Amino acid sequence: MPSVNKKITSVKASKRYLIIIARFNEMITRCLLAGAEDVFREAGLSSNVEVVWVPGCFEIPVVASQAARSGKYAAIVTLGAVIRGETPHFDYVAGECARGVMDAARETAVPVIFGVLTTNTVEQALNRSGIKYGNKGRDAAHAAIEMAGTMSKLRG
Ligand code: INI
Repeated sequence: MPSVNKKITSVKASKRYLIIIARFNEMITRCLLAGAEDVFREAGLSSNVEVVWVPGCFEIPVVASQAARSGKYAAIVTLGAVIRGETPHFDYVAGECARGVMDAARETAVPVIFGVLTTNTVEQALNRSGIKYGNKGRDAAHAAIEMAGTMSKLRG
């Protein structure tokens, strides 16, 4: 399977990362992005990172799937905030986002990291984006770097 081998070689050589970030609840998602970018910078990987914005978390899976299939990325970080509020919309958006992210990873064997907050309130989301209980964006970037290394080792 020469085409598969070619893709894997190019990923190993470049170790590029993609961050897919939802604009919905932007005040929060920007904090997640800052956390993720800090981790990549600390790891000396800033120039290896691309960022793409999508309207909301519902749009994350289609972009994750396309990006993972491209063979360009060692890992993909998804960032977003789905806040329950008063509507059942939450369940559809959060559920489809999580499922789509996992599908993209399983179908391609490219790690797609779920850095999406799913909370009942804005306060809970803020607390997990750098205010009180760490920053989910930081955690997601750490997971991406670790998983890129793990998958690289497994591929030999
Ligand atoms: N998108 C989010 O990222 N977070 C939310 O909390 C949210 N809520 O609650 O509605 C949300 N909705 C938009 C959705 O992701 C899509 O962008 C929209 O439905 C268009 O497909």
